[in-house]
Amino acid sequence: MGILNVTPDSFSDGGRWDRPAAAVARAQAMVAEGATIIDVGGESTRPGADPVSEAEELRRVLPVIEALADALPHVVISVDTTKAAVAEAAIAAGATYVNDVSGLTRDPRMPAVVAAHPHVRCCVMHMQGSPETMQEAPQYADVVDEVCAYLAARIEALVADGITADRIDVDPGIGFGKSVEHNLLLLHHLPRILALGQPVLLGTSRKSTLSRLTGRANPEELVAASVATAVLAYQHGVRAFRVHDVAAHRDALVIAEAIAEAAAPPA
Ligand code: HH2
Repeated sequence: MGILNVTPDSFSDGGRWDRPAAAVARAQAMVAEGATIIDVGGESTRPGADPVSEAEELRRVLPVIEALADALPHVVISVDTTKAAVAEAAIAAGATYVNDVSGLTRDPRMPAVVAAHPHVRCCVMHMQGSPETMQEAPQYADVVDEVCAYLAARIEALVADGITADRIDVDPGIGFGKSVEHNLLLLHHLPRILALGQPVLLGTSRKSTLSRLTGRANPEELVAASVATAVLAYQHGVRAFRVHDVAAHRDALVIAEAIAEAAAPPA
């Protein structure tokens, strides 16, 4: 999943792709590098980011999604939003994936919007608090237990709301109300998240935990650190990665896959 931020303030690439033509060119480049999903986001979820109105988010993402649906008809278009109206308009414009960092909880209408479109998948992510305040003092008795319990409860609720389980991916929400230690525990214990039985989408790309651990302040210098997390997660069974640097991840994952398959017993 290649990240396409159409926001003026995302932490690593804010404001660079906010005209539809530039956004399409960026998406085309990511697809050429190996992306099969393009995740279009019009509201930054960076810690402390200001909320964006529905009208403004629609103004940012819709022209881009329309242009992408036209230019890249075989690519899955994902909309990174917590607003049901934005998801609904994005689906009408060609999006088939709803990536909601609030786990489809912030807007009470979101589950019904996804349920009403059986060709649409969604990602349910865990977050403690809200982007405005989530990094102030994240607290857990046991972060892995709590994230697993939350995701299990959300899967059950969404299935009850009419979204079949085969349309739901889960994501532990690296960096969303979590300290460096919480993020490391979640990455170490990914098998417990995979044991929920849903495909896992992971977003570690260029995140501040990697910056803290490597001592690199510039997000563009976090490619190797991001790739390391993806390869380790691949070995646990994760198959979807939300990334900025598609080519580097694709190459590393091709090798990880080749090695994993070489180890499989002959059919
Ligand atoms: N992280 C961000 C946004 N959306 N969605 C999922 N499913 N998982 C994630 O980890 C995730 C996400 C971070 O967003 P932001 O701070 O706006 O920066 P960027 O989009 O450049 O990663």
